[in-house]
Amino acid sequence: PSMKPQILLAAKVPPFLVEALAQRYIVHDMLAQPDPGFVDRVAPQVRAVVANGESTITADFLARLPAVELVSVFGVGYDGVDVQAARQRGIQVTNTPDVLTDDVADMAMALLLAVARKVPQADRYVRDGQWGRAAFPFTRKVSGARLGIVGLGRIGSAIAQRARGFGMHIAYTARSRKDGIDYPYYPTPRDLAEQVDMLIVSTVGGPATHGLIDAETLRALGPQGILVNIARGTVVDEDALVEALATKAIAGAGLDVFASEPRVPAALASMDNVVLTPHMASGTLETRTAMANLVLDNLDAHFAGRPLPTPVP
Ligand code: 8YV
Repeated sequence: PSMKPQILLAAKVPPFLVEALAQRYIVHDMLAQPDPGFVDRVAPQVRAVVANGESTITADFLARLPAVELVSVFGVGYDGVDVQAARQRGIQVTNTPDVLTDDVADMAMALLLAVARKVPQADRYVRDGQWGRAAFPFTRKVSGARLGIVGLGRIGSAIAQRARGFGMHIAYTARSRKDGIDYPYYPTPRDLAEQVDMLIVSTVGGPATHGLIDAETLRALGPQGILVNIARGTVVDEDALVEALATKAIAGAGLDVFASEPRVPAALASMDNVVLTPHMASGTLETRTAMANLVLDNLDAHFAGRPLPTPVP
């Protein structure tokens, strides 16, 4: 019998990670198995699960895996993992922080600029041969505008750093005021939204932030306001957002994440004042490679009995 530990692949991850995993482990690819009995059949041997930021790893699911010791998440967000249930079963959880911070912050700025400066619309205008026939509409200035950041963690701070380069006036909201940070703090997203032109959501997902950006917050952002979300779709009340965009209660939105991916509300796809991307903020080759390496490093450390490089707190 092989001495390779057995792992359950519970999410779609890049082919280079699948290949690297297969060299070290016996990989049971759950998504490649239509048979609903598959998981329970391999469960007695499964010692680790590889998931991603979008995976749902419930207490019930973990209960079906009696031999599991580690859940390694390919992503920084682990809101889909029941960490408390894992802890109760002595299962460790790891994620991939830091390596994706720059890319996600870059993408937040890209979406903000794309919406405010109408980059996709301008591209379509040129391709459609409109140039020289009809004037392209004026766009909105980003440099010097007032930016609100919802969640000033690793990614929110990296967004602030970039926004400073654009001469933006930065303010933030978070569960509590951060020590040693000079940006104005507002206790709620709604208070923050009242003070800014543009709002970027960069907070954790899960029950604590579910629907945090609600109809009132969007109304407070106002008819010139732009919303960008690179966090989790669940943080924004999606129905309220569709309504706010449709009624011009806000000016536009740039969205990389949605409430139930890969489903995107048809209403959003039909609007011209939104820019939609397929949850790709961490999706550079460089960063996905670094994330894959961190997943492997955590698994390798675990099976070698070494301390885990990036356990979740
Ligand atoms: C996804 C993410 O994990 O890091 C996160 O929390 O949401 C992303 O990086 C990535 O799309 C992998 O599925």
